[in-house]
Amino acid sequence: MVDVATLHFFYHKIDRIHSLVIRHQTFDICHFKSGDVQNELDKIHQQALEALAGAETDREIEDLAIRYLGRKGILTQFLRNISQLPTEERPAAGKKANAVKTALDSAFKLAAEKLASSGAAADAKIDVSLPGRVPAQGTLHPITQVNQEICDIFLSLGFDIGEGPEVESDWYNFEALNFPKNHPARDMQDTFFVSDDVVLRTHTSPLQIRTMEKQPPPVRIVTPGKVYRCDSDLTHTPMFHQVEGLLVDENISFGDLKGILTTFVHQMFDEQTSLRFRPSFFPFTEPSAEVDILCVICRGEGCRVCSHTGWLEILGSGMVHPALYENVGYEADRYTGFAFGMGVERIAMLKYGIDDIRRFFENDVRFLSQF
Ligand code: 2NM
Repeated sequence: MVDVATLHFFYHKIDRIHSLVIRHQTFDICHFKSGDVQNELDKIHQQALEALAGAETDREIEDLAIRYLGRKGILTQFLRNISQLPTEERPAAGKKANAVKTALDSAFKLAAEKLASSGAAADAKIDVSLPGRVPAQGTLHPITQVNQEICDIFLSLGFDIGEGPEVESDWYNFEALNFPKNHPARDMQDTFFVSDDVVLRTHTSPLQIRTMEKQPPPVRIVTPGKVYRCDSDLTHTPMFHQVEGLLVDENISFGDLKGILTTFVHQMFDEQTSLRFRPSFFPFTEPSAEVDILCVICRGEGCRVCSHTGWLEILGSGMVHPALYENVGYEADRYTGFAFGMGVERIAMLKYGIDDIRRFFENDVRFLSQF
């Protein structure tokens, strides 16, 4: 006795062998009994149509067409071997075989057209079990983020935002800001000249002159924007971003400057950040001071980043030079004020510990997506 499982196993094997034989069979006409041919052709026709009904893809339809109508296909073989039939049966057999061939040919074509127009060809290639693709979400550039953070702090302190041209006259970029004719900043080495008298702005201060020309005190503005200097190394690029600020009113003192800039540093970095005001010089302010914060890397111990001073310079500032008030038509003995300026790239590098400014301009998504 053979058990059911073994029987199934053999049925399965026989099925596979059978299908292999069919795939390789050459149609041998000699096996037909006389008079059998019409029946046998009908059977082939019927089998082909049944197989076609189960075909779901272009590929399956094409395989069937090859199997029945191809150069080594069943019907082609039949027609080639027709001479082996008794003479009297040949005309009818030939006619029937050709009719089946034509019928199958149009059935295959029709099925292919139907598949294409139903869109099932495309559907069949979609695996609905695959996980979906999550669309990549962009972020603001770190320089844009830091720029907005700086401006937001000054907006919260009552400043307005000012913006203006990146191509400036010598007057607004230098002369009105009290830069003497022989000042090194005017040099070809630092300034991009458009012509003798026109430059790419080297700072955003020209905008503060323009604002004071248009508007009487009190003035409270910050001016974010691109500026240009002929300079390029690990910490300098020919274009960078600045935020400058100006506050002018009656009775403004150096104490106001210290208060506003201390508040800014504490909000931008950390409430505990130590800072110092170190005497400096700028043509447009007197007195002038640079603001340092305790080195974020070594906490004042001294390291490579702070050149072993324990401090990092983050911005320049000072009381507006009276010569500027004369240039914009303000009463120089009635108003006082302070101004300051900082590089956005520099602030971002210190805040995030980035040691090469060029990272901001390479647009490597692996870098940018960390912010
Ligand atoms: C700085 C440092 C000190 C500054 C001065 C002015 C203006 F036009 F109002 F006088 N704007 N910004 C200034 C002062 C900028 O940057 C390091």
